[in-house]
Amino acid sequence: MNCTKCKTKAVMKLPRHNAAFCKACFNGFVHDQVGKAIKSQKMFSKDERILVAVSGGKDSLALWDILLKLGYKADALYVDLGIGSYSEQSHAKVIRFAETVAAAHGATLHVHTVEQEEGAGIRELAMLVHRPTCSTCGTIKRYQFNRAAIEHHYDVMATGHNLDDEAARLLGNVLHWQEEYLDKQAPSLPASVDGFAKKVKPLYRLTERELAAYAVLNKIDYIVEECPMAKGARTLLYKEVLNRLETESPGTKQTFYWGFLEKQQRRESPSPTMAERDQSALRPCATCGQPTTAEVCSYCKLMARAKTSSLS
Ligand code: Q46
Ligand code: ZN
Repeated sequence: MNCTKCKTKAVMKLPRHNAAFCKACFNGFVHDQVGKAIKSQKMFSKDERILVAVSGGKDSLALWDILLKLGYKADALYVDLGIGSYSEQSHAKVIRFAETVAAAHGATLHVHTVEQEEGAGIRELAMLVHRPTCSTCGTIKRYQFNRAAIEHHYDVMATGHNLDDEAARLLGNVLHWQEEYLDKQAPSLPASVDGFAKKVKPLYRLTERELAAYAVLNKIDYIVEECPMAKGARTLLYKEVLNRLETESPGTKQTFYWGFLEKQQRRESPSPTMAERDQSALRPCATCGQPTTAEVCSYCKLMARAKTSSLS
């Protein structure tokens, strides 16, 4: 099998593009896809400061790597969730990348440790507030990333969500007809004047498999295991189903998600998105000053409940 572009020996087959690539041409393909995503969704420019949310996994570290190699000003934030050896290992991977590749590009890593800031890890906090761990985790991560982006004056926050993540999320939203979530499923969500950072997903044109190959070919040392809390998550089932469809008919995931994006963009007079509706009712949280639609933001409410519950 030879590279579709330069005819040397190929290392990676891409059925959905009916192509195969050698290492150099594959890296070029990955960089091109990210470049296209940034341009078509007006994500950011070379002058803007980007904060990448890194977890130690392949997607977020590959994203940081790609942005730096494409010449963007990209720093990163790692939130240590305090999930035993999973957090210890993922933290170590992030530090390693930060001290080698990122440092060579003059980029900075910020670290927030949930246990240090709130006195307990994510699992204990979830137990204290009687909520599922992943929903507690979501509230905390969203809050930490937004606060860091605003406090350190970043123009935009980037996450490593890939085509598989977005297609699985779309499938879940469609299966349950969650229209408000469908509105919010764009690869680029604008900032609000009231303090929500702009959020973008530059990897939405690349699959999980392609990103794993990129990480391996470029010797990015990442944590292979999934977060132990992800076990049994619905998204994993949706991903499995989509992978089966993709094997039978390559290109299904991209047709599904990109098709959705095209339809979304073509809507002549779009109704206000949930993000826009949210923004219209935003005000500063009475406790921490971060934007919220209520008197007190969901993060502060969660922490207050955790404190009351640990005292009782
Ligand atoms: S990190 Fe957090 Fe995920 Fe782990 S606890 Fe759940 S939400 S599974 S992306
Ligand atoms: Zn608050």
